Amino acid sequence: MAEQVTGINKILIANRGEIAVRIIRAARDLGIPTVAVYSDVDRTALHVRYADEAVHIGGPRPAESYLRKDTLIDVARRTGADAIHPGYGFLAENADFAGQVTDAGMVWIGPSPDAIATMGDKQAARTAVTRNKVPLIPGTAAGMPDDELIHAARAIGFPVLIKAVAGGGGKGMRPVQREEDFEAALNTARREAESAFGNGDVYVEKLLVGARHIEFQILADTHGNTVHLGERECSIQRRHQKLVEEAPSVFMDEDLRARMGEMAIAAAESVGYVNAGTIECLVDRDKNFYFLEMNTRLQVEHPVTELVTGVDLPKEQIRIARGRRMGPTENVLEPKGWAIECRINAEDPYANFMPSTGQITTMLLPTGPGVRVDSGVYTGSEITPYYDSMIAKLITWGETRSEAMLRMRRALSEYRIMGLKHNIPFHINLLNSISFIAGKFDTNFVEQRFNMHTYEQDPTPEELETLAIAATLYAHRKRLLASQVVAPAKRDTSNWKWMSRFERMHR
Ligand code: MV4
Repeated sequence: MAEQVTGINKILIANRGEIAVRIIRAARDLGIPTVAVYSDVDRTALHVRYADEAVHIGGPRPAESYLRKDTLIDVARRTGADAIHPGYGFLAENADFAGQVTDAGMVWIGPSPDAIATMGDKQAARTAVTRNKVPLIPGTAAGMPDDELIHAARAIGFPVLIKAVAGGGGKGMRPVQREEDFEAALNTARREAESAFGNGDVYVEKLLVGARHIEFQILADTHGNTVHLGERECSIQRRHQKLVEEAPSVFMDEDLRARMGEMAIAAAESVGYVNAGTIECLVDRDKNFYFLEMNTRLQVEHPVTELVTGVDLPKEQIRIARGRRMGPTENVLEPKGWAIECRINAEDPYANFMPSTGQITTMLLPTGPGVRVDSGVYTGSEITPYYDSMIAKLITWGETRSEAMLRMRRALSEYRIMGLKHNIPFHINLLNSISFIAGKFDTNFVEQRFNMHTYEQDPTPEELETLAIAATLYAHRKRLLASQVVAPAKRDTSNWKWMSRFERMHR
């Protein structure tokens, strides 16, 4: 039976920067013309140059332009666009806007307003996913009085984490290591929550020590098919801003991937999810995983999933919005190779990552095997303080993690941005750190262990022990070889001269 496909004849991209460029490319690969919108300061921006049409929508502040719902819908109407893609940020997770678009008879390239609203409300999201037996971090409900919270904390077991109900994104969290410290910490947490959010309500969870932030990519069509496209490792963050993402995760194994993938699909199905979405999880040292939240949009870091699965995510979003049925596909698409993404931010890593503005006087992009750059800027672009500091994403792919890391190091060394400060030196240092190379990091790594000014951060006692064992074994092997009468088959180390420690470590 011919597929009921909703016409999408022209797409308005309600966004700017690299993600607007990315969506324009996907639309073009489908032969669909595009409409860009731009603010005063984005008149010469790359997405304006690449779109088939471009319409000025207002002043530089987002509230004067990219957040103006009525203007966006009016421009879509006037240009004959019959679909809107929101990208990420701005109105991408605004249920009202999604509803206004569909009420205006246009196609919203994303999930339903209800799914956006439910997953955007922390408590409603937890209630919904629990119906499908998705695991939450062990903890209490909100609104409990102090004496009950103290009792519950004892039952959960220390260390615990006190979280402000009105908090989020890492704000309003207070770890408590011992029972004797709990009452004082509870009073402080309530007081801080009251002054920061105007709401002193808190709840208590088990503190997941050494937790990793691992997320699963979901794709769901309008015919009841939901698949996951594997995981992304997102633990390299600073102040809850992701800096480096990978697919797959070094911490994953096949069984864990299957179980977490199943959980991710169940979470999406709990709200009848359609289109692309991401299930964010925390995974503790013992590989216990817990639902954190669902992002009802395309994510910044989607390219690492694209490179290991071969799926073009914004293209699939458009096809699903057109009503296409997804082919019968394995839930777990075995990831092929390894991908790493470094977010290129106009920030000064030597000045506490302070945002940097100015004109890009010279820009040289890395290329070559396994290198991709998703950039929203070019030589001459003016970087202003009005928008997020991320100006591009550098992504590399390799057959192994080592190769992906080697290529990332090479690409970072080729990348030139003159005229403003950027965080490429941070990424170069990170790619040279023993902990990162060894895949031994968690969500606290950047803020608690990595130091921009020392080329290496201090190895943990475990790492020092690992290195000592390796050195001992290596010395023993050398003595053994030296004592042997017959020299062993000579290992071909002719090409070792170009190999760096990555490759040697991973041979
Ligand atoms: C946690 C946690 C450890 N244990 N909850 C931070 C932001 C919010 N999304 C949840 N967060 C965390 N909740 C328990 N019970 C550690 C974090 C956390 C974190 C989580 C994800 C990504 C980065 C993070 C950085 C610091 C702490």
